Amino acid sequence: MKRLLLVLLLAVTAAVLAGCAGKPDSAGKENTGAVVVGFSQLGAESSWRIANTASMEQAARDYGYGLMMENANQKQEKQIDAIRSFIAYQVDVIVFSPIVETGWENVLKEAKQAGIPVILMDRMIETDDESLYTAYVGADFYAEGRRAGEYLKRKADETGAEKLRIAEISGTLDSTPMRDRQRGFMDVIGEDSRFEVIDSICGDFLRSKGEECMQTLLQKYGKDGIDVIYSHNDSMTLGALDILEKEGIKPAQDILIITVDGEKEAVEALKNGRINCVVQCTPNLGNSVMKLVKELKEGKPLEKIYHPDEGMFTDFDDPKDPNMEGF
Ligand code: GYE
Repeated sequence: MKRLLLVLLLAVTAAVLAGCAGKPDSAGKENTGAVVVGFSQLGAESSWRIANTASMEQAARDYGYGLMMENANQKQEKQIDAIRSFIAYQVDVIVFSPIVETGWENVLKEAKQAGIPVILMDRMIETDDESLYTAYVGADFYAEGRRAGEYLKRKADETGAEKLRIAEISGTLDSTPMRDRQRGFMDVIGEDSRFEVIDSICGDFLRSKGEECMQTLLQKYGKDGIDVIYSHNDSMTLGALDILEKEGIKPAQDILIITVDGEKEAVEALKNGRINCVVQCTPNLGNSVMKLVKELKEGKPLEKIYHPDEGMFTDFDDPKDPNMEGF
């Protein structure tokens, strides 16, 4: 009799446990035992961002994970709300791409208290408490900025230019790529008297704002007052090219154009002689993120920082090189 009771008890416990393990996936279906990742994407401002979102979705499918994704349309409050909803839902891991570096400590403390690991994807946060995130997967933006500076130095060496006036079109203020692409660039060219940064205006990583910035710069300095445009992403650069060409100015010839990302349209523009330098930044981070999620679930120790390998394409390279490809 006792034995029968024990068997019955075990069977009931197993049934209850199996029921608890089920979590709905992003389509709301019951997905017994599957890992659920809550992903707060910051927006859809550029081709880079759209490719990055697609990479996360594809990788989640490949790994068989449920992906609950919220797009914040460039609003930090919406990202905070999304993270809170992932905590309430008790997802297995939170992944997010912070629009700016500051203002995350409270919500990340809540995630920590709930025991949910957080992976930062693409952008960093500013904090003294590194325990607020488990790992960071994203580019080394400082190295990207340095590459842009090194290209410009080489160009000046080869052309013998004595004075180059640079206008910077920056990404979203206080975002990691904006801060570090600027810092890396300045660390390379800042001490060299051939270079002068005459202005830095914010184009928020948007093509439409890249156009506006270019208009403003031309009004302020005229076509002969600017020698170099250093733009923090391709979307803004492509907007600026449209304006330059409308004004009869030849980009890459009349004004040197340095850009970051490496989307197809920008790499084509480099091949067609409309851009001088494309510093690469890959949006394909999904696989690396999901690999970390898997390792986390297996209880393996994680590397804190993961940077993908990146380089640059310039007008010194052979445009027929098959490696010269955009995303
Ligand atoms: O360069 C830009 C996007 O954070 C690396 O954000 C990313 C940047 C990227 O909007 O195109």
